[in-house]
Amino acid sequence: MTSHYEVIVIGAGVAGIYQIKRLADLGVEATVLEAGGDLGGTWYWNRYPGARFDSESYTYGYSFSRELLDEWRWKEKFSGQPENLRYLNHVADKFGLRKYMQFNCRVDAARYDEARNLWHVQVSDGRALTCRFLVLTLGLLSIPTLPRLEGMGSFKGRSFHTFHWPHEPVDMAGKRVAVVGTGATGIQVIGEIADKVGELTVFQRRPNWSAPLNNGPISDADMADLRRRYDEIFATCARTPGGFEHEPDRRGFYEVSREERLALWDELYDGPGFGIWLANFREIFTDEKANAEFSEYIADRIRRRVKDPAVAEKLIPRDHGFGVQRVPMETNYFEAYNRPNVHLIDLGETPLVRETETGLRTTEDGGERDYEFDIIVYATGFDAITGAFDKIDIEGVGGMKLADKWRTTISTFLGMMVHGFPNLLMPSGPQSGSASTNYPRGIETGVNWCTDFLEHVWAKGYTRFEATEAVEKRWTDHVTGMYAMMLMRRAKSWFTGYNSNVPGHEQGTIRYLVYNGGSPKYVGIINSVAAKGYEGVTLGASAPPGNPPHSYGEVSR
Ligand code: NA7
Repeated sequence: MTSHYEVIVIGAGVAGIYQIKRLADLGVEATVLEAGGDLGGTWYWNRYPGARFDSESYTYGYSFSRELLDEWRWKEKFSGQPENLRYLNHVADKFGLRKYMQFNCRVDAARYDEARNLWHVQVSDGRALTCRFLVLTLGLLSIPTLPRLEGMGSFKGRSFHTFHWPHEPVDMAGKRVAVVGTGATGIQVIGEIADKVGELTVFQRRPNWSAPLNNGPISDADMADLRRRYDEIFATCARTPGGFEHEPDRRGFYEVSREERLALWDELYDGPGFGIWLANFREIFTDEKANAEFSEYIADRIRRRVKDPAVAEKLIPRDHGFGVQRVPMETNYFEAYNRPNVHLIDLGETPLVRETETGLRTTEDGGERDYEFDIIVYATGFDAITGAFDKIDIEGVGGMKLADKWRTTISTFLGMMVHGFPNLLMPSGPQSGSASTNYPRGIETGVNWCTDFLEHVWAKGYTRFEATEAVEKRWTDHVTGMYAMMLMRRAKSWFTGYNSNVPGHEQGTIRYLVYNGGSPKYVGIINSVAAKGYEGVTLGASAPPGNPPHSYGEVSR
């Protein structure tokens, strides 16, 4: 069995699939190591009811193949998990990518060997592999986190994090079900299962601003039209900050009348997807007064949809304005609370105390209260963006650990390279253009840039690259500076690196994880770095004799 590769890619999700496609096309000796039992990443793992795109399906799919665009038929405007996984499998099969992938291969450690200019990759099945170049496509939300709660594991019924939702159907009819967490995931689950379970109890610590997804089927005629317009659609995605079709309203918030603002908001509320967030006035993101006025508009919408005024008030966020955290898109979410079998527990008033053998315990009136369940669903989020990097023991030059380097401040060059970690690429890494945008659009950009870069390295005969400390600092300062303009910098959300369940990630320290400059600016910067011969990246041919040669151009598979 091969133990040395020119390139090892870690992760067979949306990014890893496209990365191996590009490498396979170049005839590079490469493999993808995937911890899961099959490909698909996010769409392989998250099988909870209601899991679906918040991106328009036809803007989420890959854009690299006209044939693929012409043959794949999206059935819904916002496609659900089973279909999304089928799509990714179709892509892998169509382009013959599966043969490059190794499943059930969790990478425990990756160590850069300076003397041999190689990466040593340790796989959980005991194998030790080597490669010249290591590409990390680990996913932004691939390390789920459970509450740090006393008694976790003591519940005798069924319980799972949404990320680990069982592959076989879960019978919830007539069951007493708890959902803990009301982020994008909890909001999708709750809207979907409220009318399918016996009793549903929602444990909400902080409400989230949420607005209708307005999903619907795509007819044959719609699909034919989308196919005709694909070039135009992707061109629009490329010029919008978020990589979506939704373009910000460029009129000044204060230049139009209140009536005009309301007219736009009514239209957006009834429109599809993230329009309400991203096709809004730009001041929503930066100006407290504008944000407060719009937040009050959404609060009224919630009041109109939730019959019990006391429940409605509990569902309205008080600690942050609309859109400063990732906006969950919902279907029947607020109406769920009008059902007699759905109960809302406000953990702000009565915090969780522990998991018990029969359910969950909260405080109540100076004492405690037990809730009994058949199933507990934890929709409690992820050790976002850096979690999957921290999970692998990644060691660079001089024994430096990536997890240590990033412990207090994240620093990268373009979100794709790290000083001290030569020959390592992250097409959708922290501080890259992917995290805060329509993910596949950002991924294609990142994978293309990294692959073009590797082609450059191979063409020039280099075997080693490393971003300089100076450019890394400049990029990180730029990323940090972008936060300063945004109201989101004060939010407790995974965009600012907050997670109460991960020691050190509790509120208090902003972690500058995402690039807020928007896709066009990001693409402009990375393209200009490439145009200047990868300025800021030290390139060298440092492999001592005897090393395995790189196999660019020699297809040995
Ligand atoms: P999120 O958005 O991080 O939401 C997690 C939710 O779980 C949120 O409501 C949290 O409340 C809640 N939570 C987390 N820990 C606890 C504990 N210990 N007790 C009670 N409640 C808790 O994760 P999602 O999976 O919903 O969404 C992640 C992304 O996936 C999403 O943005 C999309 O891009 C796809 P909190 O707000 O912290 O008070």
